Amino acid sequence: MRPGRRGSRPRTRRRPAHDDATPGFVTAVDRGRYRCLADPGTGDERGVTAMRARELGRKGVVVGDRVALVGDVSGDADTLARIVRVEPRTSSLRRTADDTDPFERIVVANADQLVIVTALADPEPRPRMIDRQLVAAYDAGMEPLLCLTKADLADPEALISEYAPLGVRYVVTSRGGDLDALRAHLAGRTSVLVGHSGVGKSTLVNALVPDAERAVSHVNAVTGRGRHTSSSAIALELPGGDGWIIDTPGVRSFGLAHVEPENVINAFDDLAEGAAERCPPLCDHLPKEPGGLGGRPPSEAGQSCGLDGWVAEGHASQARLDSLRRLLASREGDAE
Ligand SMILES: Nc1nc2c(ncn2[C@@H]2O[C@H](COP(=O)(O)OP(=O)(O)O)[C@@H](O)[C@H]2O)c(=O)[nH]1
Ligand SMILES: [Mg+2]
Ligand SMILES: [Zn+2]
Repeated sequence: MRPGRRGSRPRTRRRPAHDDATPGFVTAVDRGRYRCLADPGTGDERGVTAMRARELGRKGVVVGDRVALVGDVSGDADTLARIVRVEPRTSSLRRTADDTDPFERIVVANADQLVIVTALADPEPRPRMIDRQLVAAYDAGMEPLLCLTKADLADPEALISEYAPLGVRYVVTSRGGDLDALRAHLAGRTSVLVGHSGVGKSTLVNALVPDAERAVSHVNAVTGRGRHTSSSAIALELPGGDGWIIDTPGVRSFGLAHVEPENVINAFDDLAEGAAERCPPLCDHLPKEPGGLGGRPPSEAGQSCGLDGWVAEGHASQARLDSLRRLLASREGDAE
């Protein structure tokens, strides 16, 4: 079991050190300085800049982390608190390794929704990219939401029907249109926005969080580290405290190197049930016919995936199985 997986919260009888520490929520990370919201949800919340306490050791602190703060937690100018503890995570999302960073690293913790922003045109949608983002969401324990932008330029129906078999939730936005449907999906949740350049992410963020630009420049000012690092993430509170959106500028895609197929298939109850009943251990769930999708021969033990039979008996649709296999296969190869 990996740390951070839902339900893996370690039981401990030991009372944590710093019992009287102040709870904080990490909203931005910039070269060793952590921007936190202290006492979130109490009515007394304030922005506090913190550094890591030595006792944290090598433990990473990322945007979305729930932490314990000690020292000067007033949030007054030129004060610095210390992060002494990182609470167990309910989800963790990794970015892919790329030329700026050779390691797949966790960039966001505790988010519960991944908003996959895709333009319907200009730039053209890239279904393979969408598939990979879906896999990242399922693996991270997050619910995906497709946000199809620029509906004033192209009809969303083809793309919507492509994802219909998976039951992925979606919203459609357009220039001059309202964002009510999107707001309804974001309410009360912590959502990560992802999408490549030009799809309209900044346009959405600025419409959803009217002072987003000010918030970002404020982070730069208080951490005193110049421009916010473009590869990082930043959490912005929705108006009225109705949830958080986490923007991920510079993150092109999320890492799939450690994805477990079980985490993906478990997002689909009907297929997960079939896999549990019919598949050999460690089945990759790809089709048995060489030349089929994935082109895999039967597994070495000679047993093949039981999901074809499961579908043939009418327990799940062929379109849904095909879509699941497309997702599983999207893990192979390059990010783009
Ligand atoms: N036609 C149209 N253009 C849009 C829409 N949303 C954003 N844009 C434009 O698309 C371009 C890229 O938007 P931006 O928000 O900067 O995308 P980002 O790179 O994902 O942050 C800008 O010129 C926006 O004005 C939309 O719904 N319809
Ligand atoms: Mg942008
Ligand atoms: Zn199988």
